[in-house]
Amino acid sequence: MNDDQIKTIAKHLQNSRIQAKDTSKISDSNADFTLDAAYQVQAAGISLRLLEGEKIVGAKMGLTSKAKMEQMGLHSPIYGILTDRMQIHDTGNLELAGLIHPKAEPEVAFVLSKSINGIPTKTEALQAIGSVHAAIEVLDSRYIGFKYFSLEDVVADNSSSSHFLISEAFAKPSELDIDSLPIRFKVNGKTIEETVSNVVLGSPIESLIEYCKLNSGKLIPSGTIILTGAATTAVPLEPNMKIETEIGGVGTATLNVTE
Ligand code: OOG
Ligand code: MG
Repeated sequence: MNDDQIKTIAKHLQNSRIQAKDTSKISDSNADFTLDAAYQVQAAGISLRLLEGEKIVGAKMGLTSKAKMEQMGLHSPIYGILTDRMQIHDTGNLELAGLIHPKAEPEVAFVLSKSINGIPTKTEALQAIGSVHAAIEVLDSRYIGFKYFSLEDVVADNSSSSHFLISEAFAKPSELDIDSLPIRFKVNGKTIEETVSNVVLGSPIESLIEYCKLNSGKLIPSGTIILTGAATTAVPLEPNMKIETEIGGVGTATLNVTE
């Protein structure tokens, strides 16, 4: 796949996002769509967002828990890039107008207080984490039906990212056991899922290391937000929902959904 084809697909997916109009999968019309080409489409899509004045603030890992892999029928971790325009502040609102078929999911997030260069050991990764937050990711696949896509399709679509929120409350890694954080996902005040952070690749820290590997050990600056991937399946959003991720020892992230 040449550069022009990569850019054309990135532009097509951007239009579909901006116009909230779902589209057929890229792999339907490109038999030779490789994972490498898909990450190039993702990067070209992020370049288009930077041209619109957005800034990169972090990265999101996806498909890091068995629950999510089974929900989507895909079995390898992937990443996407987060920009400032995707971020909603804690207790803020998400407007459904302008989105296709959004879903929310609970995640553990880190903010790095040191840059990472190369592939860190678990101890080195832990030392780079400045704070641990509860997070909510809002996904909005641009593909028809939000399902049956391939790994290449989802990666090209920036791993379905739409919006995200991290809790204002945080804990320092030294105050926690990041591998066994209790996670509670609530809708309208009612717990719908309860789990423990080790469902995310054995530890959310392993998800950070996996991101470094997928990103070929390229520099990740201090201040970067890392969403480590959903610990449970995602729920479809409806107007007036209140979504919360509560993490023991950390705090709660709250999102209000509006029309
Ligand atoms: C792919 C993105 C997965 C996660 O946390 O597992 C993801 C999708 O489900 O559309 O963000
Ligand atoms: Mg996610």
